Amino acid sequence: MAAKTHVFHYNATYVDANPDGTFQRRMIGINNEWPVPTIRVRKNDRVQIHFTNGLGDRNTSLHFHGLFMKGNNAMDGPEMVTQCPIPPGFTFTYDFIVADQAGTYWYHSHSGSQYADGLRGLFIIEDDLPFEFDEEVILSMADYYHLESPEIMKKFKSRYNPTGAEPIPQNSLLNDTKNLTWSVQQDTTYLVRLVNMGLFASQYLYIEDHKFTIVEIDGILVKPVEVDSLYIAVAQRYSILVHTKKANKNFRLVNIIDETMLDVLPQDLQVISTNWVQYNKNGELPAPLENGAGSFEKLVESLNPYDDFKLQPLDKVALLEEPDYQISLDFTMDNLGDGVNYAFFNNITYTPPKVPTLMTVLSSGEHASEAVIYGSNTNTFVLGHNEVVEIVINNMDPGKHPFHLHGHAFQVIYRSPEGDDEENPIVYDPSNPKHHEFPEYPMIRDTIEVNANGFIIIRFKSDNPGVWFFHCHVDWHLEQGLAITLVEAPKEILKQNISQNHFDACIQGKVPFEGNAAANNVEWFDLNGENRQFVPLPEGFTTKGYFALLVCTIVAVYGVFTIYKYGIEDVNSESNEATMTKLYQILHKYNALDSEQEEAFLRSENASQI
Ligand code: CU1
Ligand code: CU1
Ligand code: CU1
Ligand code: CU1
Repeated sequence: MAAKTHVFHYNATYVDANPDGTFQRRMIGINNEWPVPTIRVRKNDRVQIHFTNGLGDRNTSLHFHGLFMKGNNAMDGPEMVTQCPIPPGFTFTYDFIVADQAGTYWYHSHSGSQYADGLRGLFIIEDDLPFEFDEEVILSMADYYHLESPEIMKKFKSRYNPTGAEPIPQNSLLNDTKNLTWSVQQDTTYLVRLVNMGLFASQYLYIEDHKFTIVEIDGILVKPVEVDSLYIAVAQRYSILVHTKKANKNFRLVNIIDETMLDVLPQDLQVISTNWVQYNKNGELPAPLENGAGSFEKLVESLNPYDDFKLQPLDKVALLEEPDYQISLDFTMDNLGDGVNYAFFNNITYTPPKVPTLMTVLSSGEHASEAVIYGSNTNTFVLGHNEVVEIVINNMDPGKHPFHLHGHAFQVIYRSPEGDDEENPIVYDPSNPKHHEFPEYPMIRDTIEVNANGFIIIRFKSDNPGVWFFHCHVDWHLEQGLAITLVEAPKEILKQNISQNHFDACIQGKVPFEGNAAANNVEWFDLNGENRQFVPLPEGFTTKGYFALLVCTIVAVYGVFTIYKYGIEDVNSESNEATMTKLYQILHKYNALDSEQEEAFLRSENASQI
């Protein structure tokens, strides 16, 4: 079949929607429709999306999750990594060929946590498949928030949320609705494409009294395995074959939010969502499952989802040889001087550069291989060409996290079990021979969940020159800085083209597109003025703290003295009032620094000295 060119004119616009039937809100749709369209192409087709930001009040971008964009890094989409944000009113053209990839992918905004507002859809690449089926069906799941993401962010990344408790979704959706009914024919084989398009929560999924067969994960065909339930982290995809029964009744199709990921559990949150596989339109639908206390534990205990680590690609790819380059990342969460909780890899919380990193590469010429020009806060690693790269993540956090690499699918060669607690995580120990026991044919995918207080090792070949983001796909954690940047084979990236349209987006949005991370294109090693993370919270009391303590003590002593004085003589109320007013003025002055002044102070070097 000859390759086709698919041309889309997409205008991102706000659309009112009420997908869970309990709350009307503004979603980001395309061409005034939400949910957004599923893009369906065939392998080797060309895709051209003329994408207009019709939102008026926010920047946007599109990322094509899982697509390699070989030789075309500029089309990957994450803002400040491969492109400038698309400003309101601007039309940015994504133009690429879908080469050598097929399966279930998705596209989403890559501007902060914006896809929480609905700008996410499926991207399906068709190909001849090595198995038979009668019909294809999509089931997308997602956690769902009632507030818009900028509103959520204000509360989330705030000194009033010092523990970094993640926003709790109000609901979960299946195909962007609640209580879905999927009508099926008897004795029919369905290819079901499953995607978790959520922001945060992994989900379990099963069909009552049905088994099914996993045939694809994240665009990689796998040796078929029959299972009766799945566990899908955000951004992961599965294709399954479901063969329907010769039945005449209806069954529950259940998706369950992994409530162990939630810091608090609101009483009205339905973590267990009942939908139906309907064989008989006139038949009864089994009652929805209960959501009361203990119901999650009981239900999940009865499920036994297949461990994705054990899956094998259908085209067996042998374990990549010993790495040429290893990146070891210790992941922690902590507060910085602004009181906000951040996420860190090796004590660095990703802070976007002033110039999109790809544009730094392209304007740097001879300096492209020097990691330092990419800034001290972007956690950039420069990779050679065609090397075996290994990434080790030691998760020192008591939560599970789905890590995603742009531009590659990687081999998952080790996943430790969950560690006991934060004090005692299971970390990679190079001298432990057990930590070198790898599968002969490891599972390959583009998003993998690391266990709580455990570690993971992945390997890939640096055969796709480009600037690739690697981050936790819980977008709340990405917003907290849980990301690194890989500059893969920079000398090869210099051979790639970038359209004028790219620079125009930068110009319209007033974002520099030349120079190092500090936008300096004269002194390439001078990073003065780059974006940096806040300084750490000082140990013990700050000067401000000591002062507040002192003033409080004076006020308290004065208060006691006043009571004493009141007891023994007449009150001279005029002089008392004057003194109290003075004390309150001092307190007020030190407590009510305006937030901008305070922020500037906290980001400054001076703050570390107090
Ligand atoms: Cu991606
Ligand atoms: Cu993604
Ligand atoms: Cu995370
Ligand atoms: Cu990403």
